[in-house]
Amino acid sequence: MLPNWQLRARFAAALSQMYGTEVPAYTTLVDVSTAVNADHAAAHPDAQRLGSLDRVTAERHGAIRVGTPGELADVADLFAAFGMYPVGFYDLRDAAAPVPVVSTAFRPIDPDELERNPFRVFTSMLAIDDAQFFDADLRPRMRRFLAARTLFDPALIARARTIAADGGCAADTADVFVAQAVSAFALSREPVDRAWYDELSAVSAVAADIAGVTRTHINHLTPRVLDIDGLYARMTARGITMIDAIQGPPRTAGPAVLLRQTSFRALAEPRRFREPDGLVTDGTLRVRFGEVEARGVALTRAGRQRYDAALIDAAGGPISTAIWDRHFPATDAELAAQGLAYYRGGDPDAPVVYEDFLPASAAGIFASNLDGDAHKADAADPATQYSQDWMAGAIARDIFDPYDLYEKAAS
Ligand code: OOG
Ligand code: NI
Repeated sequence: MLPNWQLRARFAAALSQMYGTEVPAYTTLVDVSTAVNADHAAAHPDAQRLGSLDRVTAERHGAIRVGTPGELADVADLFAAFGMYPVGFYDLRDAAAPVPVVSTAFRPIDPDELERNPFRVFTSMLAIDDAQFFDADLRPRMRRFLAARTLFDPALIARARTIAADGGCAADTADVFVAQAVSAFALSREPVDRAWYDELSAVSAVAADIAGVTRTHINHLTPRVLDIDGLYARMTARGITMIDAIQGPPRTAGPAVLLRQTSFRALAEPRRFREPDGLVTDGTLRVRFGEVEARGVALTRAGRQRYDAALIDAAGGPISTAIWDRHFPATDAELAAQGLAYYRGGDPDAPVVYEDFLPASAAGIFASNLDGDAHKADAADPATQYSQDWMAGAIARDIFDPYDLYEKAAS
């Protein structure tokens, strides 16, 4: 019997293998990340306080996007077989650069499970019913298009439910299950309906990516590094143009906090199109990107309020070190003493690592890899039904509160 976590490790590794063949720049990013981590750990004896070199080197997060509550429910069932559960609710419609999606992250929730393999997937659902983004003519047509597609073979989801209930599966059936799960996220070779895709693109690039095609795909797969500034410099030296800024907290002399991320646009990928006259042609789409991240200590609610205040001070730009220093003390001891960050047993040498995402950074990552997204109009009915409770109902599961999980990890 293989337990869920071993299936999760195999799933993450197999996705990584597939994504490397689909997006060659990802392989470069993984190689550079591995080198940065080894060099950083060798030069900094305390580097592994935020995670063992083994964990960090294997660590990835993925991102996927789906169109309907039913598709999201299937994702939840599939990921439960890998011991990954929904944590947090992110409403990216409210971001400075609004994106018409609501999201959660599927991840392991117990510290032991995170240590075994921390694979997580940021999962977004298109907010079709939100009249701020989509008009009354387009909404029903998007719904019809999505109702006609099947992202996940019902037999795969049934198998996933059994594996989740059993806590794992027999070793000789694991490979087939993992391979089928991975192939559900491969870039589709089915022709894209040119007119439909273009119509949606004119409204929102994210809507076209989600509802303009008949399949979903892994949108990016992100390695973790111990020194993101070093990574940025080495990638730039290799001729890869990164986005202008690292999203999240600035580089400081003090403790690493929350999450810092940066990304680069992937190249256009070959795709087939069905033209309005019915002919199938070869073309390209440029929808995926590369991303890398560094993780620090998890903030308490009080610490997070300080972070959100720093973001407001930064007025949509990067948070400067000067702004940061106005809001945060410079040592783990002070963060612990002021109740701003989580430490196991209150010991400032034992940070609890941030395992989640940041809505402003996520929206920034979405936006910086597009040529511009949806314009948000005033609408009489902004479809406020997309809340955490709504999402929990849609997938018939509790959505875990990240603070509860950090509280437990710290105790
Ligand atoms: C998800 C973007 C968010 C992150 O790391 O913040 C994200 C997407 O592009 O689908 O992955
Ligand atoms: Ni990401």
